Amino acid sequence: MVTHDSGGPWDQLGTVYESVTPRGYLGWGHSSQLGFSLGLAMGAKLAAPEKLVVNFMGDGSIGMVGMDLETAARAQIPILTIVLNNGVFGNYERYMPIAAEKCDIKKVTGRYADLATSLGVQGERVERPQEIGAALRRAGCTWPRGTTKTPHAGTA
Ligand SMILES: Cc1ncc(C[n+]2csc(CCOP(=O)(O)OP(=O)(O)O)c2C)c(N)n1
Ligand SMILES: [Mg+2]
Repeated sequence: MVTHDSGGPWDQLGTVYESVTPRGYLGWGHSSQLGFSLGLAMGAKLAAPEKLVVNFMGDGSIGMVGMDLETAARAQIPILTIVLNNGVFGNYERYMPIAAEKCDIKKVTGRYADLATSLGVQGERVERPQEIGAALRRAGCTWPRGTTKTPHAGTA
């Protein structure tokens, strides 16, 4: 079961993700609070423990709720969280031009795989697109060989 967060991940997955099984995609309507997908994924996993539950988040999103990874560890809720770490609040400076110019609010930094490890869950940092497939397999994803599309450069 796949879900995504607000921000860029929503724009990117919501337009291209193709659900191939009934209830394989968990959307959350016209709502946009950053960080929501983490708790949503945990709830989905509790409701459907037999499924692999995956949530895609931006680095801005995990900045909002990342400490809740500790909840997943403590309550033993095994989900797969994928952080699309582009180092920014994507496309957001236009809403706060003065803060962007004076305080550089667009940028976000952090090593979220290390954060995950420190909170008791397994974390892995992927830096090159060609490493994504193997990392997903290590995280428990399976798919028939030859059915994946080439990932775009720029996501990690
Ligand atoms: C709690 C909350 N605060 C602020 C916003 C406004 N907002 C919408 S998208 C966004 C930037 C998202 O950045 P990121 O999660 O890194 O995703 P990206 O667009 O970079 O892929 C912000 C700040 C929001 N939707 N929710
Ligand atoms: Mg970002």
